[in-house]
Amino acid sequence: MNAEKTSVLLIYTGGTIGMLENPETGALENFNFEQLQKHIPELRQFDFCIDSYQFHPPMDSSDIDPLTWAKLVWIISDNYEKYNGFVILHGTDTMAFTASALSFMLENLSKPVILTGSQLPIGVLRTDGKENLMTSIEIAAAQNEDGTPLIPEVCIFFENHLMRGNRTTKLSAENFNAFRSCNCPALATAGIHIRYNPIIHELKQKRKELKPHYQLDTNIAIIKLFPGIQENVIKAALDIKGLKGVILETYGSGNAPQKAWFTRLLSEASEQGIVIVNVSQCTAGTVDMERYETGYQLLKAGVVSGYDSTTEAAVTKLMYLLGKGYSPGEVRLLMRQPIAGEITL
Ligand code: ASN
Repeated sequence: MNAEKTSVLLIYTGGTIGMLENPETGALENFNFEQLQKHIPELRQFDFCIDSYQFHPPMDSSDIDPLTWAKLVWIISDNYEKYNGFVILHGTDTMAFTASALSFMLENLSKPVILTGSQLPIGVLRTDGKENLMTSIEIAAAQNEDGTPLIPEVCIFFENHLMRGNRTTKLSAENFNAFRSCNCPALATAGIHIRYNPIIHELKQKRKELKPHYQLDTNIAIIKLFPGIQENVIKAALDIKGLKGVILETYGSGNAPQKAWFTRLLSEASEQGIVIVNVSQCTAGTVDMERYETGYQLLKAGVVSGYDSTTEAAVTKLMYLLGKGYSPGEVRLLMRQPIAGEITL
């Protein structure tokens, strides 16, 4: 790595990582990002340049929305040529959604965009934030021998794993290893050394120019099945005015009740142009609607397979495709193809 020429942009959106305990009240409060160096003096030991961009005010990630994603896309594309990589400090609660959305919105990305955060604030003695931040910066600056970035995609680094962003889900509100990528192996594991998985060499170095996308269509809903779900509930959800897409969270390998009213309502919605995507409630494995009769009837009702997609990836991909103004037929076709490594066929 040519340290003199290497630089990383650190984008601080908010979240627990940027909080300090108020000594008087004991409450967690956001601290000024300029104080970061004070709390992590080790940052000065990197031999390359680290610049920062701070959100004012910092956001709890529960407040993150498509407008924030568009802002992140704008910051990255505006600074794309200046930096070798980007680290986004983000609250953990919706980090998997943001990572998924950015993977679709930053088309042809060839530089690392690493999201990280922490379960304990940076100002707390046992914080996991310091480790997460330092390793993320190192990964964002990592290069191949020819000077190209090692990780040309949107990832989440947490605890000791680097994961493809659109494959992640937050699984624990308690543990330091809060995220999982059940259907895609870790791209790197950090211990004494950062060990990169050889599969990263298969990651395409896209030579095309970065194409930022800003428009998402949020006229979608998630319907999570449970035993006993009533006809009027499904009907009310599918009757929502302006609804264009649904993520149907089914059981196991994409199975749902075989009740006639259920299949009829789904068929009618599909015929009206509502795109219905089948995603499993299981965190590992894939939807296979041809495996059981209970899945096959969904296929006949026009439901599209989400394969091994996370709900986070399916939701943001649907928003992205609808935002591009594609017809329902085109959206159905593209939902079944990987466009940013989000599904395995
Ligand atoms: N509520 C916080 C957030 O997502 C949780 C965290 O960062 N650990 O912003």
